[in-house]
Amino acid sequence: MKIERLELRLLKLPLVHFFETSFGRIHDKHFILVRLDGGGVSGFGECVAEQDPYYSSETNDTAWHIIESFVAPRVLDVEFAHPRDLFPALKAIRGHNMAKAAVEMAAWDLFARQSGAPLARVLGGTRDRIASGVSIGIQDSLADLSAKVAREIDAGYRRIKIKIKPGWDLDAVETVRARFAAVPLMVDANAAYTRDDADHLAQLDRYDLMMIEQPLDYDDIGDHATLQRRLKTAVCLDESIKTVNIAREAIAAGACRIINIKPGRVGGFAESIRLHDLCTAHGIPVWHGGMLESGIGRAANIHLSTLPNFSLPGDIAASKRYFDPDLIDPPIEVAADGTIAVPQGPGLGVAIRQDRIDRATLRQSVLTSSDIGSLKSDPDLKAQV
Ligand code: OSB
Ligand code: MG
Repeated sequence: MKIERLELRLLKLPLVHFFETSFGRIHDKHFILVRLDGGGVSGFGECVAEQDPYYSSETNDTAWHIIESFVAPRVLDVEFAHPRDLFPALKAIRGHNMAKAAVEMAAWDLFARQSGAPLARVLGGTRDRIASGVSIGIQDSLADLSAKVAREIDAGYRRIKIKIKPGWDLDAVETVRARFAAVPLMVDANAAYTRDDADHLAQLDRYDLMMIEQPLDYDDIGDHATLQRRLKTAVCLDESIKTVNIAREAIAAGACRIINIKPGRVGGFAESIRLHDLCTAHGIPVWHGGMLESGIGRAANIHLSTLPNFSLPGDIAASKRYFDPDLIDPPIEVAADGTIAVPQGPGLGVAIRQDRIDRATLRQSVLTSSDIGSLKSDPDLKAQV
């Protein structure tokens, strides 16, 4: 497989509803879409970096810079036997997993389309439907929260996740549990608490939660281990799991009993598969996280979720909760039983609406091997490749 052309676009799509986490509220989704061309076929990858460095240290601007100046010269016009070889080829670049992943995942799509196979099959997936859960942001009132949860349960979703932060936690969980005694329920704090909050967080133990996601800081394995020993409720790590090695250390330390996999956070599909397999070997169940992706990134997440250890419902919901219209047509839909069908066409298997991409584009850049020829002959870069 050879990548002949790399296109970057910065897109802006309005969200159907604002989304609020412990680090703030957003009304629009700004993200980079990568398109790779090779052998007369295109592959797409959605970058999960955001405008602000609040979920992670990356932003759209850092990802753009890293892809243009450092990733593109290492992948354009290079013969790769398999897309799993891309991530190792980017080893000289420290961090910037979201930038790397956007290109790496597009390469998997390109490879799968060239092979005429659904991405799920190329990734080693084993199911044709995945279980869907929803992530419900912080609301203006408990009544709004209760109404939203009711609507999602009616729509069939298999588990409800609510975002929490100091001041929006015990009452929010109490409100949902009082009305829905049996619903599979979990919370996500997005790193909003500290080790001093352990006694407070332990009060969540009485609500029979499936897990509490990322209660403490984004690089804090040690304190998560201490907290997990104090809680009956399982801790799930999201932000903290930036590499497979960190996951190994977190598991060994007892810092979590569950792991959320987002390919953007760990550098793409190949690293996600390694993380998935590590968790399988240690008896740690995984589920697929979400980053408010458009239908393109959402489809990628669905394909990865077909691997066997994705045994808990993920944050992969219907397009219409996020964008109307989505960048794909038909959009991703959730059946009444709370499952999503895995697209069966080649690659991502969804029909991308180029007209909608064009309308959402704020900025664009195209790189070919001739454009980066000068970069490749740069002695500084040569020394690193
Ligand atoms: O922590 O899982 C998270 C969205 C943006 C950034 C971080 C997170 C989220 C979500 C939304 O929870 C999941 C989704 O519905 O895509
Ligand atoms: Mg999370």
